[in-house]
Amino acid sequence: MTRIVETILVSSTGRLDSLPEPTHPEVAFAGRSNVGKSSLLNALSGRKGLFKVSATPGRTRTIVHVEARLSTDACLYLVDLPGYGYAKVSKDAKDAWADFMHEYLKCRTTLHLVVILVDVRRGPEQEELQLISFLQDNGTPVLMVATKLDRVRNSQQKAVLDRLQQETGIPVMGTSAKDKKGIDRLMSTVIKRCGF
Ligand SMILES: Nc1nc2c(ncn2[C@@H]2O[C@H](COP(=O)(O)OP(=O)(O)O)[C@@H](O)[C@H]2O)c(=O)[nH]1
Ligand SMILES: [Mg+2]
Repeated sequence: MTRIVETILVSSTGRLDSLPEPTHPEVAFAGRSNVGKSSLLNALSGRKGLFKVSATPGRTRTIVHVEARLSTDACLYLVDLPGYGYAKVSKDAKDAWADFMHEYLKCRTTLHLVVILVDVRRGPEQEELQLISFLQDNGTPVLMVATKLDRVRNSQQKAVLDRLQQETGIPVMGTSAKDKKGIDRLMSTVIKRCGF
């Protein structure tokens, strides 16, 4: 199986005019804070501390580009988008976040896939549904990943994932960074979507 053999943190920026050159196909990961995005990206990369995991949500407003070199020698960018959904953030700050994200999603010609993470027990809310419809209007391929699958009993998992797929109308995959479940499958999908 193709896997990631090397990762390099290339950039972390809050400004669209200082994103790295679009030299590789890229896959961006979006999700509300605490959904398990950093944990999932670490599991995909096979590196524990590359993306910072925290029990208390941070408030960084940056787009992080990690270059991942595959065992086939091809390279792609894994992109960590800023988390959203803090209850305490003002409407202005939320709008600024949305504008920043939308501009990135519109301008990035090498973007091959956006993965929207939702907590498997929580499902999509307003922000996720809006993002899905924005991406569909924009013609950007989108995939939903239900995180923390270990929190749902084995016997229930398929039904929960099927329901999420019906609710959103987009493909859904389940993962657990804790049990490393669904990680290889997601990695294969990411690689395929990048055209490798
Ligand atoms: N049970 C369980 N907890 C997880 C999983 N992934 C992340 N977490 C926990 O969820 C919290 C937030 O994780 P983090 O990766 O920092 O989320 P982020 O804010 O979306 O980047 C941390 O306490 C993690 O340990 C998972 O697959 N299963
Ligand atoms: Mg994080």
